[in-house]
Amino acid sequence: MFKKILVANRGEIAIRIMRACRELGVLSVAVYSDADKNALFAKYADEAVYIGPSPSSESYLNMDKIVKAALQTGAEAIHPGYGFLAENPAFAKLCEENGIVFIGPSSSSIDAMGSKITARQMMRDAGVPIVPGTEKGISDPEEIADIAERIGYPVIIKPAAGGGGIGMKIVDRPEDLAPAVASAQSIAASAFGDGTVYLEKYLTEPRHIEFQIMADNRGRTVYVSERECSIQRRHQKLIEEAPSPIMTPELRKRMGEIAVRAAKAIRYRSAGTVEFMYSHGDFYFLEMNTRLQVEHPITEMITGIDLAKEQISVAAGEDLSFSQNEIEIRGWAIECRINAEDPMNDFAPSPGRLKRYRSPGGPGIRVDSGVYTGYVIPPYYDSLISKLVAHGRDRNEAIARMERALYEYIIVGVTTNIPFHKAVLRNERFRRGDINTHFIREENILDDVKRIVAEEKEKRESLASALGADTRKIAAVSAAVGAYLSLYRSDEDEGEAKS
Ligand code: MV4
Repeated sequence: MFKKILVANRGEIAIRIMRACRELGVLSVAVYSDADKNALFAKYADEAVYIGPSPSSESYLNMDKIVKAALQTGAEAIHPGYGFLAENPAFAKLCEENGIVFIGPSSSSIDAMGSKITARQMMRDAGVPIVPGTEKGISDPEEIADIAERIGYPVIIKPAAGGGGIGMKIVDRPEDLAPAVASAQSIAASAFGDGTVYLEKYLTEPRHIEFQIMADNRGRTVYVSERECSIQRRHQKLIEEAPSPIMTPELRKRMGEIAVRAAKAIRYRSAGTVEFMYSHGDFYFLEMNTRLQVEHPITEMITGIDLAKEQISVAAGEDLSFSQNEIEIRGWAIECRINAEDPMNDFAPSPGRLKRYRSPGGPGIRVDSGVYTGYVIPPYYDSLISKLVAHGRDRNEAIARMERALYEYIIVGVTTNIPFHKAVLRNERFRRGDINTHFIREENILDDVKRIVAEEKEKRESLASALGADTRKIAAVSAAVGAYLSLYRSDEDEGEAKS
């Protein structure tokens, strides 16, 4: 096992990885920017190295500074977390060249999944189902029209590089094809420096189901159940759950074994995720994420496997600590991403100081976070406040616990998306497990969010008037009647009862 690991990330995921280090008896090194001088993760680490100004391009994305910090502190390995340098093959290579273990797959595995066209080709050759379409870049207008005709409209044009839905174009009719291709090419060229695009059959209502996989250095590769991630907005996942409501043991085995085949085809090592689109009993490879994902905790909750520790021990050359048939699924887990953003204002970021903060607890609740009362959420990075995870014996119990936890959550000082989560959790279709990637729009969830925000404002104001707008009195009563405290999250409330 390593003696010391550098964590090349920030916020909750840096803490998640350092927690794994602590349990393994491994020392941790944090790297931090100007904006993160007071961040929890920099205090949690055994050592912290300052790496530069707040913009991530000058700190968390600066490969040389991070490698230098590792060499300086004697860290033998670097964990990249998610985002930043996690899926950058050049960074994995730079670590390799400096004799530092990159905790993740090889740079060639990362590279293989970087181009969507290459990934499709490799998956097709490995016998992994892919959506009907082209396995090479397209540019000849007549050829494109022929292919679209053959696979049938609607079709979708996607950039070979990049991801996150940028530059994708859905085409319903032949006459819209040529302009859509031209537009997708130009967007891809400016966004990713590569204008290559390809064509797929467009699936109208897919579910997003992804399989967690783990592989060690000896090629032992297992699937660790699946996650359903269909509740997302503009390609930003907001709620994930495990297992998937549509899963059966037979389908899990079939999809899981295909996920393992996908991983083996690129000689994968470490933790990874194979994403599928699922539609009416059929499923297709979408992409592979060569990192530990944001939503990994729900898999940990239902399997009892510590994916972060497993990832570190595999990187240290150890074998996987479990085999495929030892994995058992216990209960159900749901994750809500609690973000400092305003769901009433197009989910605009709402950075600022957490004047009051109290996270929920009790049976079946896990909160992964890097914040504390008084902490200032910086404007430079993502707006994640915490990952709220609820586990129960079944889906209904997990939902009930999540609703109870959302009710307990106290966050004053920034606007959060908690009302959004409340709206989804009480939705009938969600409760039936009848979801797809268009759920938020189809169910007009934002209208329900408006109602919830208005209701809470009314309750808050009636409480304030009953107590004579005396903030000290309100604080005292609120503390006694813990429930009401959760209603107290208006911006005007200074919170602290000055005594
Ligand atoms: C699709 C699709 C339907 N048909 N491809 C969105 C992100 C990008 N990586 C792939 N995406 C999609 N590709 C075909 N052939 C629908 C989506 C899609 C989606 C996929 C997964 C999760 C959420 C999504 C939301 C909108 C669209």
